[in-house]
Amino acid sequence: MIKKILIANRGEIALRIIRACKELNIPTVAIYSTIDSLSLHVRFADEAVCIGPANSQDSYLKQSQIIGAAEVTNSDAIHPGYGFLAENADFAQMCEDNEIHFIGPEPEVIRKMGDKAQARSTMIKAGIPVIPGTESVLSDFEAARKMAVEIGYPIILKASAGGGGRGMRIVREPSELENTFLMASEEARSAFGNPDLYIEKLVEDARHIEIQILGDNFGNIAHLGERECSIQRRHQKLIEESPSPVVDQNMREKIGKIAVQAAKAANYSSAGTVEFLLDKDENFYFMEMNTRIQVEHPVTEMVTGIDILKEQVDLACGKKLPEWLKKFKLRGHAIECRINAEDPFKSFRPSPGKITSFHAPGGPGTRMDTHVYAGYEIPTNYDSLLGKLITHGRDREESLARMERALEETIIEGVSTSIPFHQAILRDSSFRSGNFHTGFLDSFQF
Ligand code: MV4
Repeated sequence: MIKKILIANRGEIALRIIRACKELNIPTVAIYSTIDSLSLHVRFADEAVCIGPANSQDSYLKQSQIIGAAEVTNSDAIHPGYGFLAENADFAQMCEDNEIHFIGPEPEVIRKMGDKAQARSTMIKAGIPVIPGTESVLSDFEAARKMAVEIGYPIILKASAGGGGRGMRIVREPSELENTFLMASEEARSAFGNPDLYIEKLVEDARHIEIQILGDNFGNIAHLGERECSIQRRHQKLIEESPSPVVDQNMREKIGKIAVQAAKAANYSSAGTVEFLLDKDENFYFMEMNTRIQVEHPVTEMVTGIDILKEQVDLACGKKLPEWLKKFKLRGHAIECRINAEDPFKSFRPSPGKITSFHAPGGPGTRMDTHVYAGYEIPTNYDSLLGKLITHGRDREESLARMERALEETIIEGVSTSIPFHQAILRDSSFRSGNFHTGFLDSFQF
C-alpha cells in the first residue's frame, strides 16, 4: 500500500527506519544537509536528496523542501523519526494535503497531545488518573493562586506548549508564586510562542514509567509493556530499561490498560508512548503522550521480540493490528545506554570532531544502533547522540553484566563520550538494586 518512504531525519534513527523498510521490501529515500553527505543514511537508502545547508532550520526542518523531495522521488509516505518535524501537526497536515502518508497519528491528534494542558483535560474527561491540578490553562496569576491553595504546596508550573521537562518551574512557598508565574509565562512565550501555563501538585521522588503503544486505523490499540526512564540528566534520558524493577505483572496490566484507554481517548493510531509518574505509594498518574517513535523503543523490542518500526510501517499501510501483538510475552530484561559525544568530566560539554577509531561491541544479547564509523566527523549542528547500546539478558542481572562488558568493549576515539558516566551509574549500589527515582542523578556523585 505504501510504495516508497522518504525519511525526514538523519543519524541512527534514519538508519533504523531504513532497516525496517528493507525488511519490508519498501524502497527508501534519504534527505540530507550538505554537511551530512558522507552519512550512512545517505549511503544505505535507495535514493538520496540534498535538501539544504547544515543549519536544520534550512534543511531537516524545511517543510516545503521536504515535501518537494518526496514529490520528485515519487515517495508516497514520509517517516519523521523523532525530533525535527516528528511532532509538528502542521507538517503532518501538509503531508496529507499533498497526498503523502505521514507515518504517525492524525494531525489533530498530534496537535491535541502537543498541547499538554489539552492532553490533560482530554484524559480527565476519559477518567484517566492525572496528577492533581488544573483542568485547563491558567487564565491569570489569581487562578494559579487559588488552585495552588486547593492542591497544596509544593506545586509545579508547566508550559502548555512545552513538554519533556521544558518550561517547568517548581514553587515551594506561596510567596514565590507570583514571581515564578510571571517568569515562567514570559519564558514560555519566548521559547514556544505561547505563554499558557497549567499547574500540578509536585510529586516528589517519583519514577518516570512509560508505556509503548501501537494503534491501527480502525481504533484498535495494544500496549507493549513499560519502560523505566527515571535516569535523566536535565530532562535528557541517559539510561532506559524494560521491564521496570518496580513493575510486576499485576501493575503492568493495570497501567497498560489505562494507557490503552488514554490512547483510545486521544483517537490514537500508529506507534506512541503514554508517560506516567509513579509515586512512592505506587499511585500512577498520566503525564504526557508522545506522538512519535521514541529514542528508547529498542528496549521494548528486545524484551517483546516485536519490531516496533516494522509494525508502525505496516499500520501506516492500513493493516489491522495483529491479534498476537496483544498477547506479547516478556522475555528477560533489556537496558539501553545513550552514548553521547559529550565530556562527562567537563560538565557534559559537547565534544564534536572526527572519530579516529571505532569498534562496536558484539556478542550475546548485544545491540548497537549507531550511524558513526571510523573517520566520521560529528557535526556541531545537531544533537550529540552517537549511538545507543542495548543489551538483553535472561534477567536484570544478566543484562546489566552484559552492558558493563559491552561498554568496556566499545572503542570510540577522537571525541569524548558519556561512556565513563554510564559505567559509574552501573557500579552504583542504588542503581544495581533498582532503588532509584527521577532525582537519582541530581544527587549522584560522579
Ligand atoms: C513532574 C514531576 C513531579 N511532579 N510533574 C519532567 C519531564 C516531564 N515529562 C515532566 N517532568 C516532571 N514532571 C509533577 N507534577 C517531576 C518531573 C521530573 C522528572 C520526570 C521524569 C524524569 C526526570 C525528572 C526530573 C525532574 C523532574
